[in-house]
Formats: sequence, C-alpha cells, structure tokens
Amino acid sequence: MRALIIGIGQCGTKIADLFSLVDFEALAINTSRGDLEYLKHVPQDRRILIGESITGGKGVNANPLLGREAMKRDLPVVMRKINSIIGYEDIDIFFLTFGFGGGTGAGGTPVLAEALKEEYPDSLVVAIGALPLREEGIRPTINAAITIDNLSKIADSIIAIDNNKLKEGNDDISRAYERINYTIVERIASLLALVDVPGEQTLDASDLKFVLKAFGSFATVGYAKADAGKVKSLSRLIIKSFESEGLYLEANIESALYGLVAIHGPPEVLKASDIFEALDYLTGKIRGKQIFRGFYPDPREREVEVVTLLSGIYESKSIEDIVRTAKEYARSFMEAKEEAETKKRELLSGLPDFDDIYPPERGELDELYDVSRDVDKVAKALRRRKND
Ligand SMILES: Nc1nc2c(ncn2[C@@H]2O[C@H](COP(=O)(O)OP(=O)(O)OP(=O)(O)O)[C@@H](O)[C@H]2O)c(=O)[nH]1
Ligand SMILES: [Mg+2]
Repeated sequence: MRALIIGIGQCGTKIADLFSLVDFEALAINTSRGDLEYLKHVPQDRRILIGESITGGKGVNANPLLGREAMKRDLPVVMRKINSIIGYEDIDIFFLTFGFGGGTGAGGTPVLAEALKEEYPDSLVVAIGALPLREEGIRPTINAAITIDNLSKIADSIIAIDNNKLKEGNDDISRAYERINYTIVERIASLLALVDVPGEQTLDASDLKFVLKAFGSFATVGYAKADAGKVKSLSRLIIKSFESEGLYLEANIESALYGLVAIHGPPEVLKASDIFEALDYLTGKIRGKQIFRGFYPDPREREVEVVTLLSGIYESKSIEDIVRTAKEYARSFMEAKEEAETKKRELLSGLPDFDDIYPPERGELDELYDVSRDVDKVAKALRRRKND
C-alpha cells in the first residue's frame, strides 16, 4: 500500500507536515513562501511555491480564483515533482489535504485533483479537507460550499473534518487546530499502517480502495481507544467509534455505503464473539450493508484501538449547514449588490456631464495651449544654458 500526501495551502501543508513526521511521503504546495518556510518536517525539495508571478509569494488572501490560477500556472512544475517522487512504483491513493475556507487550498485542490485523475487513472484521489468554523462568516463558508461542489465531481471521496468540533475543547484556536490536525493524522496513519500487515483477518490495499472509491461522496474516520485492562465490552468500544463523539463530522452513518474497521490490541481482549456482535449490528445499520474488517492481535499492546472508516455518506449535518448557509449568504449578497446598484443609479441619474455645464471656449483653450508652449520654451532655454 503506497500513499502520497499532498498538502495545499496553510492548513493542508501543516497536516502534510505531520504526516511527514510519522514517515509518510509528503509534498507541500502553497502560494505563501513564509508558510512553506514555517514547516518543520517536509523536506525542502518537496516544498513548492506556486503562483509567485501573481502573488509575489504572499498568499492569495482567501481568494480561490487566485488559488486556482496559481495552481494552473505552475501545474507542470507540480506534476513533474510528483512524477519524480513516484518513480516506477505505483501510488494507490493520493491524499490531498487542505482547508475548505481559504484561497490556495480551496481554489488549487480541485485543479490538482483533476490533473492527478487524468495522469494516474488507476490511483485514487481522496480529499481530506477542514470545514470552516461557523463564526468565520461569509467568505470561508461560500469558498467551502463551492469547493465541495467542485471536488464532488472529481475526487473519489471527500474526508471532511468539521472544525466546529474544535470548540468542544477549551484550547485557544491555534492549539485547537494543532490538536485536530494531530488527531486526523493519527487516525489516518493508524489505518494505513494496518493495511497489508499480517493479522488474524487483514485489510489490504484493494479493500481500502474499494471503500474509498465512492464517486465523490463524503467519508469520515472514527476512532476509539481504551486501556486493555479497562475494556468491559469490546463491542461497545467498537460501536463508540461510529458514534458522533468518535467522528469529526456530524453525519448520519445510516446513509453510509461502506465501512471499514481495524481493531488492534492484546489477543485476550480481541474476542471474536464481541467483535462479530458489534460488526453485525453496524453492518445492518449502514445502507450498503458491508463492512470490511481487520483484526490485529498484538501481545505487546496494552491498549485497544479501533479505527473506523465510513464512506459514501450523503447525509451530513455539517455539510448541509455549510451549503445552506452559503446559499443564504450568496443570495443576500447578490440582493445587497443589486440594491446598491439600483440605489446608485437612482441617486446619480439626471446629473449633467461637464460639457453641459462648461462649454469649451476656443479662446480659453488656445491660451492654455500657449502657456504650455511657453513653459516648454523656457525649460529648453534653461537646459541649453546649463549645458553651455
Ligand atoms: N483543522 C485545521 N483547520 C485550519 C488550520 N488552519 C486553517 N484552518 C481552516 O482553513 C481555512 C483557511 O485555510 P488556509 O489553509 O489557512 O488558507 P490557504 O489555503 O492557505 O489560502 P490563503 O491563505 O487564502 O492563501 C479556515 O476555514 C480555517 O478554519 C489548521 O491548521 N487546522
Ligand atoms: Mg495561506
């Protein structure tokens, strides 16, 4: 199983940086030179500044049109770099990480996703994007809704992370971002680490690709962990990983098409009866009635860890809120714009032009012309004198 993580924009490159820390192959792309320099783990030769000719390396200030243009202009450089990283061994999945609310990630990610789909038709393109906070207001919300629409026509799945879940802790915003970034990387890295690994019943790359090939619908990664000694019911722990507090997206899991569950822990806790009880219950619950499963008993382990992937989701409160709010914002913005234009027209109509008030008089204009000619003459004379 080979994955390449590509971060786009500030949020995306910070997430890619964490993937790089835990030894994944990662690439960072941004319109901001400063943000690229700030990264700690992505190697220097895997950081690409795009759109320098239009932004001067200073970011696009939440304008996705500029983000899109920046990616388009430098797409050949980006694709060449990706090609050189890939070499002769195929990539199973490209994970594109980004923030839905900014400009570089929101504008650039769909352009790159489309190019990757065209150049590597056998690889999956999975977007991992952070949804804006409600309080961020009009632009991030509109950027997010339009980018969801664009990506849903290109990507195989969109793993959406709802930043509103950040508010459940007491951290300040940058600590909260760090925590959510760390958590998403931990979940996806744990899942990927268990693919193609020997176990009781294992998951392979084709299972993961099957689950994520879900025609641009939403996916979410759930998680539950407990001390092995404290697990009273493994089946409850598994079910918890599917519940709202285990997921980073408000979603109706019953609308999910596929599920995938990986369970890792000491052999005495991974009881088959418990596991099957939970998985049978959950399989009956989701729309696609299919859950891929992997059990990884590990005698050295003291914790039980459950990572869950749900895909093909089309009912999500987080997404519906954004799209609905974006439409409301867009409607009232267009109305306000139209109203302002009408008001402006009404206010200013009926005013004369300068010509109507000040009819040009031949004599006056000639005089002006003469004066300028005089000034020219004096300047020439002065220059001549200076040169003598
Ligand atoms: N989860 C998470 N969300 C983030 C982080 N940084 C920013 N965001 C969210 O992402 C959106 C902003 O995206 P950025 O990545 O900062 O923007 P960008 O793609 O660099 O684009 P420009 O700055 O406009 O050039 C906002 O909605 C933020 O809430 C982060 O580290 N983690
Ligand atoms: Mg930025």
